[in-house]
Amino acid sequence: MKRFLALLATCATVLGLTALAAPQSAVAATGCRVDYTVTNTWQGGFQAAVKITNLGAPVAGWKLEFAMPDAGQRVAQGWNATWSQSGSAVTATAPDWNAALATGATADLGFTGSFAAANPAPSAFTLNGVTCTGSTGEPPVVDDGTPVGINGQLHVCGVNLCNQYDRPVQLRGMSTHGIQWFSQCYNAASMDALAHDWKADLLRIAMYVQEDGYETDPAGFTDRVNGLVDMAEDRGMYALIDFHTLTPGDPNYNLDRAKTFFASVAARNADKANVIYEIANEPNGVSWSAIKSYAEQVIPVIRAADPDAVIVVGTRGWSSLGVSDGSGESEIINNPVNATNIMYTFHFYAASHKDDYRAAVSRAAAQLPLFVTEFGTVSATGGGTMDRASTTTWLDLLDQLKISYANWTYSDAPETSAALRPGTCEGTDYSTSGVLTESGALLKDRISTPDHFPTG
Ligand code: IDC
Repeated sequence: MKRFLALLATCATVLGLTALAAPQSAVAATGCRVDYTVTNTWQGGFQAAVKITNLGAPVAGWKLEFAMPDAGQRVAQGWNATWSQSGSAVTATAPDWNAALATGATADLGFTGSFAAANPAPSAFTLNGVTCTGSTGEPPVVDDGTPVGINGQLHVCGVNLCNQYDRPVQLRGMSTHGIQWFSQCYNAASMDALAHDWKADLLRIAMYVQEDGYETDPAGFTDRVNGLVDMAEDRGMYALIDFHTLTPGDPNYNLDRAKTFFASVAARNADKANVIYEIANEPNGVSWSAIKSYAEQVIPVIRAADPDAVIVVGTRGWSSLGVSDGSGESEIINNPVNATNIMYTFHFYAASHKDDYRAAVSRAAAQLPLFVTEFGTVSATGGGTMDRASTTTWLDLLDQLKISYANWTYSDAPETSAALRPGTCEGTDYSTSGVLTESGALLKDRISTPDHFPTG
């Protein structure tokens, strides 16, 4: 997430008082601090938390003023202060019941607002008329031409994934294989190839929970995931943290593990713009209401640490929107997860899942934000013959609908779904065409075409 931290927005003087003859050594104890955090965004709107800390002498009353970046950014409704706005100038006046601030005391206020284009942090915070001169936040993500550099912090807008310009984007990338088995495939050379040759936007990090995965070494797997998040970030790619539940199919079996894991990775990665959370790979043999209940317990854990990240929720029937269980998208539409800034998972294997699944996706995409966090060009076993025609039809559909995707797998597993030939990860060459399988060649062709991310 991109968090705007008004770090030690130190007032030139004590709140509301002119500079006293304080000796230099006491300066650190004077002034104020403002923490400004965007806690949620949606299409054209956002919610912000503003925390004032009085680092100076006690005051009997306070008034916070700041400037919106432009007059198109409006406070709609505020709390814990009396809010007003004139042009771009915003004023929040202390309520009677919280007017006094002792030294070290804080006031927590906030507001919902609307914005026209981008949504940068306000500036020029003053308290009781005194300009606070500190920085108002984390520097914006630098546009270095990479997917993360261009798009910055993502959010869900309507049924789309949107970038920092509030424009829909499609991310195209690859999934790791199980990192408990294929960690040798994820190194500087392979990540360079993925970012620079494949021009992938996205790395999905498949952390199995069972099958010798997370449950055997929570701290170790958490570290490995974080290491891969950093490798993706260093190359300007998004990182999709996949809590790869599969067997057992009821994600509630892993609820406590999920809470522990996501509390940790969300806190550690909260200030990164490149992280997306996928809370359950493929629920199966379980009802939608049980999945929804799981989601509504895990999402708040992530939000508490990383309020503005996109979260993707698995769906019934191996993330088939229920279709593989004889159900469909309407059970979600009629009973959606009670949370904002979320998307729903759809998975397919092109040789197994065809027109009826495509029809469901076409219908669902009009009403639900979808993310294809995993798909294969082969059968649902991960093996068998690649189905080029079905894969092409699928990818054309996803392109048309701007649905993001990650392909299973960027690995040299001895199975036809793998993009790299067996043995590739024992060497250092990930770039020449000789290392690619038939599936890998097709995916590299598709993923490496220009993204044309919208910036205005
Ligand atoms: C498969 C791997 C295979 C591994 C197996 C173990 O390809 O090497 O032995 O998992 O569980 C999924 C799952 C994904 C599967 C994949 C192919 O998310 O874990 O990987 N698949 O079967 N859903 C549909 C297909």
